[in-house]
Amino acid sequence: TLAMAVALGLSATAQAEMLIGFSQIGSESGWRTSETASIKAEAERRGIDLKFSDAQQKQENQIKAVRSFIAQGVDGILLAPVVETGWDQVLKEAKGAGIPVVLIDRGVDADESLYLTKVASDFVQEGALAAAWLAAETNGVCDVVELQGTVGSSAANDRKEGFESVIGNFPSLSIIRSQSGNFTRSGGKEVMESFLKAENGGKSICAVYAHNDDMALGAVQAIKEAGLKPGEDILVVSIDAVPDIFKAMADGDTNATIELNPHLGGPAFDAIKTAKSGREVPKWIKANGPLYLPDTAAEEYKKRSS
Ligand code: GZL
Repeated sequence: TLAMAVALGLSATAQAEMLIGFSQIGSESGWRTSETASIKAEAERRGIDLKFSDAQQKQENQIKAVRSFIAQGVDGILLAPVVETGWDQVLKEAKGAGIPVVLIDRGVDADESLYLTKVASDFVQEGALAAAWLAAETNGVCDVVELQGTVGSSAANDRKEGFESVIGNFPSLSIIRSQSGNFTRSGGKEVMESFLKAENGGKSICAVYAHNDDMALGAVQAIKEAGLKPGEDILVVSIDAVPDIFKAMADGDTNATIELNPHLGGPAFDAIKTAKSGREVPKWIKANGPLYLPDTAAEEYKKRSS
């Protein structure tokens, strides 16, 4: 009956620990989908009622989602900002409604008073680590092609900045071509194909630095189709540490990956609860992962794909 349905509905809401809106970028990469799954599982575990929105990598869809969460009067909002700019207005609206916003995974170019905290790795550090590994591997002599992430994203901007800050110390280690593959396998493959054509079949390319593993895996395909050996003729270094990159490493196709923690839900939900109890929350909650090499790839793959 209607009365029972209402009672059930009320009891369900009453049971929810919190009502949280989550505006996710999309499902462009293996890492992104594992991050989404992890955050949803964490909400479930905590009894949080999570309203999920997939923006298909469009900022206007994210802004619409945040506005609908505000209209629903949620207790908090998780926002994974696809690009760095264009958030001031909607963040001001959330602040005006007294709803804390936690940035997840990527950052924004806005006053930090407009959000509660950012739960994200330090991408500059990731780029620097990738470059340090490559400099050591090649004794600082290498012509690199770069597969950038989504144009305008903090992940792409900062990974590029970090990588360049280190190779600036090596006069013979330079980026000869750089273009966005939008964090996707197909994007990485297409751009790598164009690099190989432009660089007489790839003979003059020493390494590819991909801002994520999915683009690196696309590049591996392109290198093989050009008749070269990825991991040997052209070194491959990337970021995310998704299961498939460990398989590629174990097969000798790639050389190094840097882990990006996808389990960002816990710290985000804790931050909202902390703020609601009137306690301080740091503006940036970060935990960078280590670099992995082929020697442990097979066992890492087994661990992560079981
Ligand atoms: C970085 C994250 C990036 C991943 C990609 O934290 O935003 O977006 O490296 C994903 O796999 O597409």
